[in-house]
Amino acid sequence: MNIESAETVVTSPGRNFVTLRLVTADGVTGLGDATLNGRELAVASYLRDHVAPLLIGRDARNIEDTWQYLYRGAYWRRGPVTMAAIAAVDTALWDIKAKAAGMPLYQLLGGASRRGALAYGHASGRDVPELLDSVRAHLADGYRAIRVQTGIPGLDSVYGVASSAAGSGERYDYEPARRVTGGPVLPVEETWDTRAYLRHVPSVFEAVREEFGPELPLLHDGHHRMTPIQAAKLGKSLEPYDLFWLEDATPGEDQAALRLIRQHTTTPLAIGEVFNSVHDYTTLLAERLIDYVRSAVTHTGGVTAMKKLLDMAAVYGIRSGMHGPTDISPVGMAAQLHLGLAVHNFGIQEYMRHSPDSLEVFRTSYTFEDGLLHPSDTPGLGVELDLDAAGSFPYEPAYLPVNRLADGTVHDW
Ligand code: GCO
Ligand code: MG
Repeated sequence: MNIESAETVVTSPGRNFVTLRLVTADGVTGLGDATLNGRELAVASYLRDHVAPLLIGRDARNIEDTWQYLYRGAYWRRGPVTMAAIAAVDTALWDIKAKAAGMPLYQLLGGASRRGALAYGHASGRDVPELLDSVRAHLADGYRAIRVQTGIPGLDSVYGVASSAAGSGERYDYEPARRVTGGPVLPVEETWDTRAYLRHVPSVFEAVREEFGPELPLLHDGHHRMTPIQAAKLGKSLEPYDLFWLEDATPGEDQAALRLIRQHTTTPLAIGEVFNSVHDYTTLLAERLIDYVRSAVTHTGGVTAMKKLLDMAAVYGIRSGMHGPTDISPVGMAAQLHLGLAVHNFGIQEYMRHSPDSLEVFRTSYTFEDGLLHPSDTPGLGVELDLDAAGSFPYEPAYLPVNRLADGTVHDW
C-alpha cells in the first residue's frame, strides 16, 4: 500500500482552500485539509517542496510512523505552517486506511459514542434587533446552540459580525480573509475599543436571554482582544446569562493569563483555535484553566495529534470544541466530525455552512439534522474532491483584517 502520488491542490471557491491528495499504488485516494486562512501558499509550498517528495513510496498504512517522521524528523518542530502540513498528510492517511478497511473513519477511532455532534452556528447583527433576527433564522435552520456577536456602538465594523442584514443558511462567508478593494492587495484595517465592547456586551446577552429564554446554549468569542483583568470582568458580568463558553478572551500564547480569569469568574472558558500543538495546552489542562479545547484537526497535526490532545484533556474532564468556521475545509470538517463522534469527551462542534461553490469542489456526505452533525457511514472521511471544479476556482490573494486602536496602535485580535 505505497503512496504513489502526493498532489497539493489550491482552490478558491469563494475562499482559499489547500488540500493534499494522496493516491496509493493500488488506487486508494486520501484527502487532507491544510488550509491556513490568509497564509495558504506557505503551507502549499511546505507540502509541495518539502513533504510530498518524502511521501512517495512510503507505506500508507504506517500513520504514526509517518507523523513522527515529519514532526521529529524535521528538527524544526511545531508552528502553524508545519502542523497544518502534517495535519493534511495524517488526515489523508486516515482517509486511506478507513477506505481500505471499508469503514467510516469514526469506526477506526473507537466507534460512535453518540448519535451526532451538537453544532453551534454563528448568529450576528450590527445591532440587537438584527442579531435577534439572526438567532431566529439559525433556530429555524436547525441549530440548537448559537454563538452571539454584535456590532458595538461607536465602531464602524466588528470582525465576526455580518456586514449586511442577518440570516443564517445563506450567509456562508462573512469571516473570510479579504482585501481592500482597488489598489494593492492589503488587509482591511478595523478599529477597536475594548472599553466600549465591555460596556455593550452584557446588554446584548440580556436581550437574547429575554427573547429566547434560559435553555438555549449561547456562546461568545472575544477574539483574543482583552487583557486578563478585562476578560475576568467580562466573564463576571456575563454570569447571569449562563454562557456555554467565553472563547479566546486573551491572546493565545499566554497560558498563565487564563489563571487570572479563572480566579474571578465561573463563566466557562474555551481557547485554542490558533494553537497547533498539545504543548500549547499543558498548563491549561493540568491546572484546569479551561473547559473546552478549541483546536482543529486541520491546524494541530491531524487526527492522530488531535486524538492524543483530546485524550489528555479527558484526564482533566475538559471537552472538545473544535474550530469549525468555513476556513476549515469540508475535508477538515469531516475529519473532526469522525473524531468528535468517537471520543467520549466531545463537547460541541462549531459549524458554518460552506458555500454552494465550495460544496461543488468538495462533495460531502456529512449531515446536519435537528442540531446534530453526523459524518455519515461512507467509508473513509466521506468527502470527494472534484479536481475539475477545483481547477475552475483559481487562488485569490486575501488577508485576515488587521486590528488597530483609535490612536493607530496595532491591537490583538
Ligand atoms: C471562530 C474564529 C474564526 C477565525 C478564523 C480565522 O471562532 O470561528 O474566531 O472566525 O477568526 O478562523 O481564520
Ligand atoms: Mg474564535
